[in-house]
Amino acid sequence: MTAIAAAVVGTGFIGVVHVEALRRLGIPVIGVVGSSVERARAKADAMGLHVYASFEEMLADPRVTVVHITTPNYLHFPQVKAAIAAGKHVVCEKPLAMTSTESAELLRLATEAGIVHAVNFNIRFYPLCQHARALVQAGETGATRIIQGSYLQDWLMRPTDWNWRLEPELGGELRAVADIGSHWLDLTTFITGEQVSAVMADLATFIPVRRKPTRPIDTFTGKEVTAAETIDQPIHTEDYASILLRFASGARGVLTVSQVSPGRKNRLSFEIDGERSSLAWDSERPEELWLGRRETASGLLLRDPALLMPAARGTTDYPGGHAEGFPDTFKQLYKAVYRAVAAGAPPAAPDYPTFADGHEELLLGEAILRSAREERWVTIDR
Ligand code: SOE
Repeated sequence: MTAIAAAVVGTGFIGVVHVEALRRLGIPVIGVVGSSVERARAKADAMGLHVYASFEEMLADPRVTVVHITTPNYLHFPQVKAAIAAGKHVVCEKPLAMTSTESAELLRLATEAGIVHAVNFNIRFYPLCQHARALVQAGETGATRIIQGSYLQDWLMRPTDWNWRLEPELGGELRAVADIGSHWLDLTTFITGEQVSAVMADLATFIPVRRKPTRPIDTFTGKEVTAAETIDQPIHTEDYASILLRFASGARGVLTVSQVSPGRKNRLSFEIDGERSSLAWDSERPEELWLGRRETASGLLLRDPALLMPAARGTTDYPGGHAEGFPDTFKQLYKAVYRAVAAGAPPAAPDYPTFADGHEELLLGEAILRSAREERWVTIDR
């Protein structure tokens, strides 16, 4: 039997997070591929990793059993397809592809090949999000009525802020919604078990022209360019979205997405109102879950394994008061994915997000874009 080992394509901000999480689990990372050998080398040297000359060379390495894809969005489809054809298990960053036609094909190919396939919706793996889901499933909140919240960031709020996600050819026609709104939609439907049936969206681009650097820069940290190193670039993807949601059960929702909200660094928040009680959580205070009630005092739960529902305890490793955060969600996600890898095939009911979940987000994203363009409600066509 071949031993389990991973390789990562993409050496940006999130590629490094994948490597660190794998190492915490003791999963060997054989090497990485970057946009160029030189750019990959700096990151790889800091992590003591081998740099492959190309993605093809990485796929040809028989020691690599799992491929993590953390490249710009337009590369996901061809790279996932090639990895499946090479017989690898695949963990892909979101969005899974650029269109729902592509994501449907990847889901079909992965299913036919019998490989383990996952999409990196890591936010599901905050222990209190798992606890919230377990509470809903246990009937604690009662039938869900309203799901509301937002995902707000400020790293693209200035005309000088730049990232490849701003270019539709590299990131897709939908930007903020695909990048961060997809996390919110995945998370809230995961917690409640609700399915979105229709959307009504309003999108806005507040910065119609940005200054694009003439050389590659890093996500979040790439602020080191001078004005002389930039050109003016018209922007057509959204900085902001407000989306009304209808769910198949009759529940209603509203989501705000923004990458231009000063002071909000990376804040996903939700409030779920059930017929009996409510739940509220915020990713900038991930150790606290608010439980809202009418007849008795509402409460704030501080994460503590002993106080979590049994179904959530497996996704937390530290005692209460010893904060777990963003990197821990990757570790917990890969624990679940690599249990399936060790078994050699996906389980009947995966406890991690799969290509089916990635495809669902592409379907929702396309409906959101169509709704905004046509200024009307759009039903999700599954
Ligand atoms: C950039 O907006 C980004 O890195 C997203 O791509 C991630 O999914 C999110 O976790 C943080 O922000």
